[in-house]
Amino acid sequence: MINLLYKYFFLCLSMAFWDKHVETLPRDKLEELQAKRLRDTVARAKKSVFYGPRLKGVEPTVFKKPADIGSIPFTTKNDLRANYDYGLVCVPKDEIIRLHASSGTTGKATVIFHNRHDIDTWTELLARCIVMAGAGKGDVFQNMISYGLFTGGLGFHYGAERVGMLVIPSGIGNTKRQIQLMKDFHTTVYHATPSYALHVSEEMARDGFDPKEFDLRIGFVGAEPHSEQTRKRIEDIYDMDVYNSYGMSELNGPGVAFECEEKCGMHLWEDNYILEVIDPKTCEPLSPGEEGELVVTTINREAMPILRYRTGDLAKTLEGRCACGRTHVRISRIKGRCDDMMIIRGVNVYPSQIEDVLMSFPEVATTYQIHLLRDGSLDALIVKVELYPKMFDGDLAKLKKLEADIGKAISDEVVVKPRIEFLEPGTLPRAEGKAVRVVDKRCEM
Ligand code: DLL
Repeated sequence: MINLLYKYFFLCLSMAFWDKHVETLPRDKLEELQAKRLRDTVARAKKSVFYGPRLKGVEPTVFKKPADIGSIPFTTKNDLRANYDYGLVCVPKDEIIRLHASSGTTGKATVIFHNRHDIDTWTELLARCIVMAGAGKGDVFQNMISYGLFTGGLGFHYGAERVGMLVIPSGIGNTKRQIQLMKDFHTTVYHATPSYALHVSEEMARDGFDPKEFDLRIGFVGAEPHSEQTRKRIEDIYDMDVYNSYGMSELNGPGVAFECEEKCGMHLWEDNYILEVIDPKTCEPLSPGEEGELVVTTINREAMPILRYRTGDLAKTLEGRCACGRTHVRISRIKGRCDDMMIIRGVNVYPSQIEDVLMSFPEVATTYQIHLLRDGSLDALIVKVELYPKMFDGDLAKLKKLEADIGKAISDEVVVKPRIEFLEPGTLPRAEGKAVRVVDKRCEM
């Protein structure tokens, strides 16, 4: 009976809205709001050291509709680095209440500042995302992602508290303790990178737990590229629904775009962002539905607005209205970053294409790595794959067949023939933050 009530309670939560009025705003009203916020943002941005000279002579009143944004120059990561530390800030310093930084490992960090308004609107965006995926008050939420300069921890934390979930701020790592917390406090919803979600399931299995025994019903995964097959894998392992979450620190962090219960693309919150998709080579705008680089403008941020930011992420917009009733544009799964693209023997290959193939083989465990080497004058693609222990039972013919099947499926997908190496589970290094999927040693050889 209690179980039935529990299910009924969550059924009532599903298809819920956090801010129905804004989430379902008719397109013309949404665009009106975007244009007004764009004008306000341009006026505000002019106060910063960086945008002041750039926007000299640009009158905010010229922006009658969101599409007029094309006359503003792009902003790049290099602009953010060159204007480290406060170069893009346009409020008095004593109004700033938070600093975050991007998780990139090369070059100077890019720092982002927020005032109270910014933290509050970001929190509201996360609240929308959480409720949109069917979670809310009554849920126990375990936030298994880095807190600190990285935006994933605090971003979700504030949103989850706003909707009234019981939040366990467990952060990343200490996997045994994560499992214990999950068990003792009956966690129903968690947040993790997809690679950490898989890692936790391996640790559960090692400790003799079946991931399905837990009370988990929803997982939010994001912060790194992952394929549809990986989502299915996590859903099957835990027997829960998994939703994709996209964002980047320059645009706040998580809460930029998120899947609804239809799991059919991620809604990008257009009352807070203006989205463009461009050809990364020519910088020309692409038509709806064409895949290209996402360019995003923040239109509801006060301390540090960013105009036409080149995210470096590749995706496309999805056509048509979503069955959930939300009017905000949907974007596809992120294919990768423009700079993730590997050119192997002249062929363009994204790691996500290889991951999609690997995860469709049930024998393949949760971790893989792509190595690129030089073989004479040619590139060599080596895919190191962990298999489940049951595959190492001495049946070599079975392994040979699997090797051939995976090799063929990968070369059908990406045209390049890979060499496959099988490994026992736990052999490849595990990253606590974002997983390292590609090791390119071609320049060292
Ligand atoms: O990863 C923010 C975040 C935290 C998003 C938690 C979702 C969940 P950064 O560290 O600045 O911020 O990294 C941003 O990560 O430009 C993408 O290349 C990649 N990325 C983020 N989410 C996804 C996703 C956070 N769902 C960079 N799918 C972005 C694919 C993603 N890539």
